[in-house]
Amino acid sequence: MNQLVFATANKNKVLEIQKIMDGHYKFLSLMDIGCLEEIPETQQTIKGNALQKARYVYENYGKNCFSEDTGLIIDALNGAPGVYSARYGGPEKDANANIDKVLRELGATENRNAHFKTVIALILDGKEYTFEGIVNGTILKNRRGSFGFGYDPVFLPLGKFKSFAEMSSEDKNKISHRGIATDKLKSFLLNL
Ligand code: ITT
Repeated sequence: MNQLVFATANKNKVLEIQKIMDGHYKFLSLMDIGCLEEIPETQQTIKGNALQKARYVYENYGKNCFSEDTGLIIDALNGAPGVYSARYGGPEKDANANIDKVLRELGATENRNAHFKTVIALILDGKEYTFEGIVNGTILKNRRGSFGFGYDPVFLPLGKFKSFAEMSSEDKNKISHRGIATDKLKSFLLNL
């Protein structure tokens, strides 16, 4: 089976992507290749950060790899938290603190439109490819559900009645930013 390094420190992302890819590839984690340091994420865009993480692994470990970067973009907050989604509520990257800050900043604001955006950056033998996925929705006034991770309890996808945290991972993956971007990656890899 083909092997690819998934350049992420986030175990939830690995689990979600394994399910979507359906056993077609064997993914190696950063730990599997001995990459224990924190990979820099200092770019101003989601695509820039995804490319930066994949290039870091390719250049330092010489392995074919992909990374992904995701941001939650909230219209009434001028696009925040955006590229700062992981650390929005503080440096400890705590999901509860992140959600608390979003709810605090939005207050009673009526316009709660938002979208998640994922960019996957793939490097195969030095060639770079990117795949994007977006899901539109709104930010709820209170948390709902206990599945998923990150901002899932306050994200209601457009046209749905359940928050991401009220959906099974299968149902979330069918419509999510990461599901869409990963389907594009999957089609690309299977057509090589
Ligand atoms: P990496 O090692 O891949 O960088 P990370 O957890 O730092 O992992 P990101 O920078 O891409 O990941 O994540 C930005 C934030 O968005 C982070 O707080 C996540 O919890 C959150 N997030 C990412 N995907 C999400 C999803 O599907 N649902 C809810 N929140 C999500």
